[in-house]
Amino acid sequence: MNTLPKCVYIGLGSNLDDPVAQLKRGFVALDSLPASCCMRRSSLYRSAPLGPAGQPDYINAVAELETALSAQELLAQLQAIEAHHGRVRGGERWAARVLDLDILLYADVRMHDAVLTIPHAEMLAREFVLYPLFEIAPALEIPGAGNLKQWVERCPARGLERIE
Ligand code: ROI
Repeated sequence: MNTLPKCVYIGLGSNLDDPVAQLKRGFVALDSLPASCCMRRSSLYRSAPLGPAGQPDYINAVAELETALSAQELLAQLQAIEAHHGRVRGGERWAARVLDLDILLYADVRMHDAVLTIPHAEMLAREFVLYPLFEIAPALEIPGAGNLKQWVERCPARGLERIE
């Protein structure tokens, strides 16, 4: 546990079992994380699946939290929420999923080890992360990668649709 709360961004995604309801439940679960407070939520977005063809579209969003949890404690909490929502890990890579919760950014931390890469390794190439993040944090600086706005401007929307 850290003493001072940190600002973190979490990406939410689902394409199974009523994805809109899954994301809403995901937001509720984030609201009740220990030592944390959910500050902002993006709208929900419908996105074309990245990965194997033949999957349903995804619903994606981003949440901003203030948390006193360490990045490792936060990861453990997010994995517990995913498991509680029926996510089974260890299946086919990039397969359809009930609820995915990714740490995108953790304050100004840059780290890479066997379990965690922060900033999230692929976030700068994913419209379904960049656009919702930009909605709630338009002036954000990405540690080691400059301002978010330039990444959004370079990233095609690929049919991303804001739904609510
Ligand atoms: N594709 C979209 N559109 N949204 C996601 O959240 C998402 N998550 C994933 C993979 C399988 C890479 N594809 C995705 O993990």
